[in-house]
Amino acid sequence: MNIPLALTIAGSDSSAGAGMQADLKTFEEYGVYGMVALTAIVTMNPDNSWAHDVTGIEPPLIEKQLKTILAGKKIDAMKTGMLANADMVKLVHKTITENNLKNVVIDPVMVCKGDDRVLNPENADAMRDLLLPVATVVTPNLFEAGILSGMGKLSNLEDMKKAAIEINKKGAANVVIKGGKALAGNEAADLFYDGANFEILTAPKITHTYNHGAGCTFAAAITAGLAAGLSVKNAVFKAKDFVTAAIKNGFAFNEFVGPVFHGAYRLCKTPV
Ligand code: PXL
Repeated sequence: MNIPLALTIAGSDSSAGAGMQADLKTFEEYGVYGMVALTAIVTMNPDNSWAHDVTGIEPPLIEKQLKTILAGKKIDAMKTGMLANADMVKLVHKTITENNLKNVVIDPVMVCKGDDRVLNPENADAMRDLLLPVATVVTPNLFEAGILSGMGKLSNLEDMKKAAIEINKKGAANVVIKGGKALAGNEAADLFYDGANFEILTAPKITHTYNHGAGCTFAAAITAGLAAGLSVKNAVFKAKDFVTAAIKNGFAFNEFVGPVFHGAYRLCKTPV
């Protein structure tokens, strides 16, 4: 049995819907052996409306994790998640280029929910300059795509198309802009651009708000699909079904947050 290997360089979401927890659970669902280099630990404060607190891991310790992981069988795909400062972005760039890593999915995490920036603006500049040029696929949400493209607030599909072209020009071979339910209308729409053609991925909007981790799960599913040998386009389309099922089966964890359920695509009879 040839078991594909995938690496995530990401933070820990202690509530386990997003971050490396989402990545590893998703990799497992795809039959992919998941590995993680941890970049940060995110905790949430139930006494302060679930405010997020990010504690970074020192880059030398991230480097030691990467050295361990890259000392084995060659990984088939990788993704990045939360990179808590520009030094981490530089380390990731160096690791990708020095090891000639392929199937690189960059999830340019700048926010956790909505438009609340949790990470430093200098991160965004470093991600744009260092990680877009090495990305097989970049998966910004609307807010992140607005920043990476330099266009600011994006409100509709036309804006998303323009942003995708800009982000592609900055070096990302393929761009997936996660519009999700943030766009007006009845559909959760995402945009795929491969440098030549656009595809719009839609699913009926799910009305509940238990979608914490959807963005990470979508990017992780693309990564797992690539690790398993799918083309970029097929990996993106399968990932959309996978994440739609996960959102549909999201649940209330407490009064503040409802994560997606990463096992839904396999376990729920009519997941999509
Ligand atoms: O959803 C973005 C995200 C990514 N990574 C980690 C997180 C979050 C949001 O909570 O905690 C570790």
